[in-house]
Amino acid sequence: MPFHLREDEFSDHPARRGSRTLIVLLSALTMTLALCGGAVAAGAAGSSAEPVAGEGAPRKVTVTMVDYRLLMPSHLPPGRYTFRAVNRGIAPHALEIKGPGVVNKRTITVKTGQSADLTVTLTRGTYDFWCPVGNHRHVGMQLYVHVG
Ligand SMILES: [Cu+2]
Repeated sequence: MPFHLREDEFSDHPARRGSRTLIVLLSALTMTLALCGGAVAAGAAGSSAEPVAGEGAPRKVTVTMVDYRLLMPSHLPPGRYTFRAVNRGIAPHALEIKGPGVVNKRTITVKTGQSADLTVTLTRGTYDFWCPVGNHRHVGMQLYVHVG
């Protein structure tokens, strides 16, 4: 995917020659951003100027689980996170996450008043957060979290 985008940038570039300076500058900026994005998506390269996802202590974010909603931010910057899933409802709940680089990771089932942690590395993209207990996802315990 990143390589495909890079090829697009290179093949587009000659066509933009002869355009006004502003266009050329914007094109260069776009290419730079695309290359940075590719490095972050690749993850382990370690040569990018941007911090590599997964380094350092995870940021802690509380996910409050009620009957039947997940209460948490819907936008987050890329990085490593520990989500603390706290059950403030009556029913038992859990937190499951799926998205780029995260294949259905979930907490144990959490009883009222208790909590469980889930540590994952989020890269740019959209992540699906939901409660896998019973039909809770379909009655409202689902949230798309946009990372970027
Ligand atoms: Cu639930």
